[in-house]
Formats: sequence, structure tokens, C-alpha cells
Amino acid sequence: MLPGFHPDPSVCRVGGTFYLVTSSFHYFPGLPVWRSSNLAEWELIGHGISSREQLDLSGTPASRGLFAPTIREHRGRFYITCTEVDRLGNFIIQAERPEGPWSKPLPIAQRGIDPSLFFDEDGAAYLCTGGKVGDLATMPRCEGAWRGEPGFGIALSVINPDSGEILEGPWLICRGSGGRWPEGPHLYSREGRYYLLLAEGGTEYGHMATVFRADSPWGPWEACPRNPILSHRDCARSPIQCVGHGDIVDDGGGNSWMLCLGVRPLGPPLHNLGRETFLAPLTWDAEGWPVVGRGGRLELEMDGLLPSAGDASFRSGTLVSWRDEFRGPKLSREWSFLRGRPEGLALAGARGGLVLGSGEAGLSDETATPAFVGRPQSAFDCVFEATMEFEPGAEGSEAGVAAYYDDSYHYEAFVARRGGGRAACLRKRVHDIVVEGPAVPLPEKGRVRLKISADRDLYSFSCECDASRFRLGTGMTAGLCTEGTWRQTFTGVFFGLYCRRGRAVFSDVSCVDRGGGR
Ligand code: 6LW
Repeated sequence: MLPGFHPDPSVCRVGGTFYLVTSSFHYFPGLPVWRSSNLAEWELIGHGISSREQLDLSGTPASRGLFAPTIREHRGRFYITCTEVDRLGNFIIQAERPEGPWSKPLPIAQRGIDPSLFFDEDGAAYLCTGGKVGDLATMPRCEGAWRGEPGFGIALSVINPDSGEILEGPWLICRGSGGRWPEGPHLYSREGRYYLLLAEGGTEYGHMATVFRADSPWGPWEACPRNPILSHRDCARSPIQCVGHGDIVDDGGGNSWMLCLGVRPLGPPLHNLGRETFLAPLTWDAEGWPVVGRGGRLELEMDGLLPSAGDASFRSGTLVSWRDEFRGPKLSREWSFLRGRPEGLALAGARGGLVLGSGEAGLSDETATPAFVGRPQSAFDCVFEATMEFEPGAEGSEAGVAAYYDDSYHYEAFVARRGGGRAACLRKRVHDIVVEGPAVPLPEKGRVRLKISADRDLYSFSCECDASRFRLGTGMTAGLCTEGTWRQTFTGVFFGLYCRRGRAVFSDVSCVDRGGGR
């Protein structure tokens, strides 16, 4: 439903409109905000972090930066809470309108990750965080037979959401059901009781959602007898894995829903598309506990009466084709950069075209901002193509298209100078291994059409110039998968355009979903 790299969804409803935010790590702009009237189709309307003055992500290593956010609305104001994991810690941003502009981050002096706000009916605002919350005092009424690891759990405080000041606490209120990494907490109230929804088990194949309830936000917490209420840790054959980290929303029409993250593996245990956002109907059983999807399981196609659309069933991973000729006055907000807007990026004007260039940084730089723009790959079988005008100059000058996981994992088809002439090549980087395919000589001038064809097994690269077509080679999809990375990573493959030492103009960029392999 939000296919491709769109992890850690959080959702709120205002009237008949839903707002969603997802995590973004080292990508800029950060914290994409989406709008929907039916929970299935989402429009990207802005970003929580859209300027360097708000938050400077330069130097942020891949998969660090902005972790799981929460979005809430209270008395006409929107709040996003999030963690910048290495420098700022937990923070709040606010806006009058979810499109933005969003405020500068207000730091919150509470440890842990995944901060989430809850506004109680009496007007009090609570903030819960999860993960490694440190050596916190346990809320006395919550002492009990917990099985979780010391130092990890859920911390709760009362907060002033407009200043970030902690007014009471934080106290340790819960350690979860015993799964590793109790995190992603959200507090809700329903029919006079409080519910605490958690992610446990880690975001990988043991991921799950668990729920607890109490008569007070401070606990003591009673675990749902059916915990985990959502997990595919024992469903080896499901096309959706790693489900967890959810948020619950009621649709105003009497139905509840969960948005959560999940991955669609190529074939277990590898996935390249990143952690994606899924929608599941949520019902309440006779004892008042939530039931997610079909008995705690998700399917690619599920029944449920979507709000406003009136559809009886919905499908994850809908067709996702797009085209950009860069004709508008601004770059469309679907494009992401690495850590910040690259220098030298410009739109060519009414004739169309995106100019990239002048920078020294390349795709393997660990903390720099190369001249790169990208969009998540959101289907297994698809074709990404771009037309490029580029005359390579000095040594090391190149431009092209990339299937980019992060600085250690990327395949790119590029144009550069080889043997004194202009040539096209494929380079593949996996871990610290870099290989370059044979150089295919090109005419000195003229536009080049570069193409990446993806399926579950391979990325195939080719190039067209002066009506001649050349194959540049292939790279295994397995080289660009989360499970194969040398450090813990949380992202997915992007299709990107890039330029190093020189100036390239890209036009007519498209991605066509071939619809197979879902
Ligand atoms: C996030 C944590 C998680 O903050 O992974 O899946 C972390 N859940 O809750 C990074 O997205």
C-alpha cells in the first residue's frame, strides 16, 4: 500500500482525513508526511524535516539519523515526535498544517527511541519511549514478573508538548512480553481503559506487535492473552514477513485499522525493497482486545470496508509506475537526497531537465552528499530509465543511473572517459569489493538513454545512444539486500540519478512496474 522503503508508519485522523509519517534515516528531506481519505491511497504532502536550518543531517552515516516517528493532532495542531539517534536524541516538531512548515525540533530530555505522544481526555500529554531507556526508576505499581532485558523497556512521562519540558517522570512502566527490543510504543484510550501497543522481537524476522492494557497510563499493565497480536515469525511461507511496529487508528465510521511495517522477501531471508507500510483491518474481541488482520496475520489482499472509498477489499503493492520530465518550477517532493540537497542541483526550465553536478563526492562516500537524487524501488519487476546529456571531463568525472542501497552496496551504469573516449560502463560495489565491467565506446556527443531492468534475481543495465543499444551487464539483487549488509541497516533500494565531477542534465525519467512477481 506504501510499497518500497516506507518504514515505521504512524497515523492519525482529523475528521475524514488520515495523516501518515514514516522514518527516513539519512535521507533528506526527512520524515515524509502523507495524506489519505481511504487509508489505502496516500499522497505525499510534505516533510517534517525540510530544511538544513531545522536539522542538519550532514555527516550522518547510512541508516542512522531519523528513526521511527509518531504523528498526532491535538486541538488543531500537529505534532511529530522522533529520534535523531546520534546527536539530537528525542525531539518534537509542530505545525499548523501537516503540509508544513514544521517548527524547529524541540529537544526532549528522555532516553530511548520511538517517542510517541498521547493526549488524554483531561488535556495531559504523555510521552512514551522504548528501547534502551537506561537506568530508570520503575513505576512502583508496575513492578512485576517481567521477562525483558534490564535497561530495555518503555519509559513514560508527562510532557509539555509545546516546550518539550518533562513535567513528571519518566518512569519505567513496562518491559513488554519478553521479546527483545521492546520499542515503537503507542498509548491509546478506549472505552475507559488505556492500551499500550509495542513492537518487540526486533525489526527482522522475529518482529511482532504486542498489546497491554491498564486503568491508568502508568499501569500496572495486563498483557493480552493472545500476544503477539501480530507476527509472521512462525509463518515461513507468507509473502509478507517481519510485520510489526504498528499504529492504530479508528476511521470515524466505527472501524479500526492498523498500519504497520512489513517486508516482502525475494525469497527468505533476503529483501531489497526495504521495509514497507501495510494496512490491516483491526477488530475488538468480546474481551476488548484487538485482533489484527486475519487472526493476527496479514495477507497481500484483505477484506475490509475502506473509509470513503467503500471498497470491500484492498491490495498491498499496487502498481507503481511514474514518470518525471522535470518541467515544473520545483523538483517534485518524491525525490530524496543523501543527507541534504546537493550543491549544483537545478531545474533546466520549461524545456524540462534536471541538472546535477559539480561535486567531488561519489556514491561510495560514507558521510558526504553526492550529487544524487533517488526514489524508492517499489516493485520487484520494473524498468527504470533516464535520458542523460553528459560530456565527461577530467579524470573521475562520471554520471549515470544507480540501483543504490547505501554507500557500501550499489550498482551504477554510467558514462565516463575511458581510453581517451566517451564510454558507458557498469560498476558494482558490494561490501568492499568493487568491480567494473568492460567499457562500451560511445559517440563523443549526444544523449544517452540509461536503463535498469529489475526482477527478483537481477538488475540488468543497458544503454542506448544514436539508435544503438548496448548491454552493460547484470548485478544480483541479492547484493543489495538488507540482510547482507555489514552493519545493521533499515533502508531499501533507491533508483537514482547521479553525477560526479561534471555537469549532467537528466530528462524523461520513468519507472514502469511490470506487474509480475508480487
Ligand atoms: C525503529 C524501531 C524499529 O526506530 O526499527 O521496526 C527502528 N522498528 O522501532 C528503526 O526503524
